[in-house]
Amino acid sequence: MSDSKEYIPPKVWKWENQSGGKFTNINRPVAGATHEKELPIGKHPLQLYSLGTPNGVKVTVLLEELLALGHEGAEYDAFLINIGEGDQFSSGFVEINPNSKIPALLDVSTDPHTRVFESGAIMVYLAEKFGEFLPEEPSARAECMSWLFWQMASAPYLGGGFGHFYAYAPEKYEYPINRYAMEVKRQLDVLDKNLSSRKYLCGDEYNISDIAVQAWYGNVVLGNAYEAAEFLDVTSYKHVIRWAKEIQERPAYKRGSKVNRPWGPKETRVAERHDASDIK
Ligand SMILES: N[C@@H](CCC(=O)N[C@@H](CS)C(=O)NCC(=O)O)C(=O)O
Repeated sequence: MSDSKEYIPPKVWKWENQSGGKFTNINRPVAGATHEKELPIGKHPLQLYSLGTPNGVKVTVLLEELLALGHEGAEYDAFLINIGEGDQFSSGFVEINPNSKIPALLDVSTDPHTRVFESGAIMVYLAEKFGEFLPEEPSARAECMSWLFWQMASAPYLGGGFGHFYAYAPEKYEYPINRYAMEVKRQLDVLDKNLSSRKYLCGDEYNISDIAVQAWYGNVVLGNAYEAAEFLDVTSYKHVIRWAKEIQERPAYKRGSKVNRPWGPKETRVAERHDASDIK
């Protein structure tokens, strides 16, 4: 390790001397609302409060897949939660997600309304509600749940670990970048070995685990995350690339991955979705 400055932790950590890395201004060591504000409610059965990050896109891609199959009950309003502005700390948002992170879903077609937070839980809720993209047979279901939970448990090493230190930290530190690059490459190899003998993560059928893993690892091998494709030598994961390219071509994937994205070229921005025609 080449860093010369050694940090000597104080006896008790205090909320001060924040490092200035990206997202420093929204990080807090306490939970709960910072301000009173109700969430808007649209006209559809499902109300999504989100942002087009990998965790948000998992849900909008699944919703578009359900709509593509003709499930009218999957019609949704997708409201923008600008996490850079602290929207996730409004009283209305905290009511449906006490963890203050996107995505959060409110199903207003149930009485009482059903709130769901954590992208994996939202995917399972929707898959069960509509009987799609989650096998019913116990062994096949277990395999699907295994890959879904794998994604939920693994991605914090990719995003919070590798992505943070490689792309967002105020300086490049060798120790954490090495540690997380090692782990992310191991994870990519896990996927590559699995996909060397399977069309999709669980076999022949596309399911919610593919949608979840694509949002994170698919985007890494397609060169859409952290500008790290060369650093991670993603071309060596050829089975993951084959799988990711195929999913990328699905019409529902193309639609869902545009939702709640207030950035990028103006003609492709879909900050909010309240109608199918909002997605060009
Ligand atoms: N495990 C959660 C993670 C959600 C998450 O980390 N969301 C980020 C954006 S991708 C967020 O809302 N960050 C805002 C904050 O940390 O204040 C999930 O999968 O839903």
